[in-house]
Amino acid sequence: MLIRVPEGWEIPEREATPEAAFWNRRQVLKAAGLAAGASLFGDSKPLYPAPQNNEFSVPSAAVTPDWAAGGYNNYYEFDPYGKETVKDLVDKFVISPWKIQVSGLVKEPQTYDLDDLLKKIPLQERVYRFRCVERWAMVVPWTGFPLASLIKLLEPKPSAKFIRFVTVSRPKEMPGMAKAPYPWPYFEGLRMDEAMHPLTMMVTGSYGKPLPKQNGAPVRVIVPWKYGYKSPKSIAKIEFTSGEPPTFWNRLQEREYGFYSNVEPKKPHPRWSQAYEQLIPTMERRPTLQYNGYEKFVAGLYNGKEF
Ligand SMILES: Nc1nc2c(c(=O)[nH]1)N[C@H]1C(S)=C(S)[C@@H](COP(=O)(O)O)O[C@H]1N2
Ligand SMILES: [Mo]
Repeated sequence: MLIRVPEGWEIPEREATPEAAFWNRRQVLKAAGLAAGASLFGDSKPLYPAPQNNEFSVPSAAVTPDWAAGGYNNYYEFDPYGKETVKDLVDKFVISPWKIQVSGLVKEPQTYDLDDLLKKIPLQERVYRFRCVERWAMVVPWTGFPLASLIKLLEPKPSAKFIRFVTVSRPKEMPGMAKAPYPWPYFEGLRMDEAMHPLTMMVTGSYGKPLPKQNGAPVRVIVPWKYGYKSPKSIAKIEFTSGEPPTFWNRLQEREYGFYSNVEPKKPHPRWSQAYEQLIPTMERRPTLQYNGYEKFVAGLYNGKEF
């Protein structure tokens, strides 16, 4: 092979590559008049698995097996009395197409299509600890996007101090709704700074795949430093409010379930200790951590009195 030392005026090899091959995917799509993420062939790029973001990783146990996270669920709309039963009761639940109605203190109240939103906001995967107030816990690779990205797109007014979430209400598809006299549909809320915190996610997938229905498909909230009931499933409505919105479990048992519900090992539930937790599926015990291990990220949001 003949090796020739290039003359100073010769362009580097990289820049001599034919343009189309040198351009990255985004530039090619842009030149073709398509949005990044779309395909030249009209179908869309697969959403899963999404790139992993390790920015918020904290020490935790091994990732919970997917069959355990998808087989032990609190989802009262399907079964108010069982957890292992939920996965077998979701078949009739229709999750596509999916609309989210946005109202309240926002620039333009309107209804969004979830697929359209997913074209505008890229997905990422994050491994989070998850802690139910009942003491069971797990570690799950969720796929989704920061709730803050969605809020910026929705443009709430400065007077919006809280965000309220309402779960879909489909008694014909959700057999648990008729089985317990609860104030359906499920409703939750966050203070705006909690909602805007980069840890707070809108989740559409887990374990590198679309979210199983029993875990809240097609879209749920995940707030990893709070007890699990602060992470509502199958979100149909988002409302921006000036005052603290009422929440489902607070409405049912005010004394046991506060608005903030930050994980706090030193504050026992009125009926049980919160000092330890149990990892599904083995139910192995480990100590509960303040803010579920996310103290360094979120302690600054609070004055220490919120629980
Ligand atoms: N709509 C709705 N969201 C919900 C619930 C529910 O019953 N309905 N249960 C909550 C509770 S108590 C917990 S612990 C988590 C459980 O989430 P997982 O089944 O994905 O583990 O969902 C929360 N979100
Ligand atoms: Mo829970």
